[in-house]
Amino acid sequence: METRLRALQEEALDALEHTSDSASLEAFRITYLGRKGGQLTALLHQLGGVAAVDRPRLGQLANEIKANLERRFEERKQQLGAPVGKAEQQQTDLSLPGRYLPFGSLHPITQVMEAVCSIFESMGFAVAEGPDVELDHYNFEALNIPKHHPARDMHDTFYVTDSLLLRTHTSPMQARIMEKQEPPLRYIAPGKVYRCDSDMTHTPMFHQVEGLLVDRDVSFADLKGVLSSFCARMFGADLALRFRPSFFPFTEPSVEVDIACVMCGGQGCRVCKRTGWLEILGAGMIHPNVLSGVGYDPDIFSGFAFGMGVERIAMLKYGIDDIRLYYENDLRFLSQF
Ligand code: 2U9
Repeated sequence: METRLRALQEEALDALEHTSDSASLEAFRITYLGRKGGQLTALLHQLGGVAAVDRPRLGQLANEIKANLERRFEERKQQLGAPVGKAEQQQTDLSLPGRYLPFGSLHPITQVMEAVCSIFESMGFAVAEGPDVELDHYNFEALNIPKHHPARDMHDTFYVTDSLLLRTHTSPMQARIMEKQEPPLRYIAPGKVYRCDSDMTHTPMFHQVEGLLVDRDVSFADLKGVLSSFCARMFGADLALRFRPSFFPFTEPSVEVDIACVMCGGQGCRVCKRTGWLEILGAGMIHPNVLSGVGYDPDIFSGFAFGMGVERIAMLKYGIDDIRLYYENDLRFLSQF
């Protein structure tokens, strides 16, 4: 046994000298040191069969040879600079965590805008989009807001030239549609609008969804029905609503629609300024001047129109008190929606 052990050591050391790369090193390891079928391992197993008196000495010799071969193997590995083992051969660290690919999502304003549009689409409204840079004529004149009308002050307009501006509402789109088409009409106009205003509840650019329906015999009851249905689907069926008289140059009569405060349920809190109500949209019967301005006979046709600020709806829906958060591009805020 001693002779066989020493011969194996000689043979193995010789074989190690002849290794030249990681593949031959690995072949050496499997042949001599491999736990299953390695030659040294096989000899070690045979130690059980030798005379008890020789076993301690031969066992010690076998362990020394094994330790020696393992050390020489490691030295040779360093010498060749070759990584050994399957994973090492591929130079892949299998313990590394996978690469994280974050999913994008729609901006909360886009999500709310799509929700608003889909409610009106389900009621038969078609979607129309128009230019952000608009003629003064469609933004104001066609909507019963002539030059020097006090309502122009409320719009804080960004002018491009005397007759060209950034639209202050999406109503011009509806005026353009009315000019081109005959009733019956049922359209919503979503999009960006611009006003020179900036604080916790106003940004110079925000989004509106406006809508209009024109036909024969359209009444204020139709307006109430459509907008009540919208509020129920947007904020919940049990929510209290109120239609409060208001004024817009392009509608007569005009209303503002309030919902019971989503924060306090109508009890009165900081958000609803202790009134228990939150204003969410404006509406009214289209002014006869607007109808005749686009060539409709107000004695034959009537219609209602409405408008809402999408940021405001989103603020109420999600309980957000500063509109500017939507536009700071902070992913910690945006990824919550
Ligand atoms: C045409 C005729 C009438 C659209 C309307 C409102 C009332 C309204 C505001 C809500 C909050 C704008 O974003 S906001 O500041 N809008 O209150 N808008 S009626 O009326 C029209 C539109 C087009 C041809």
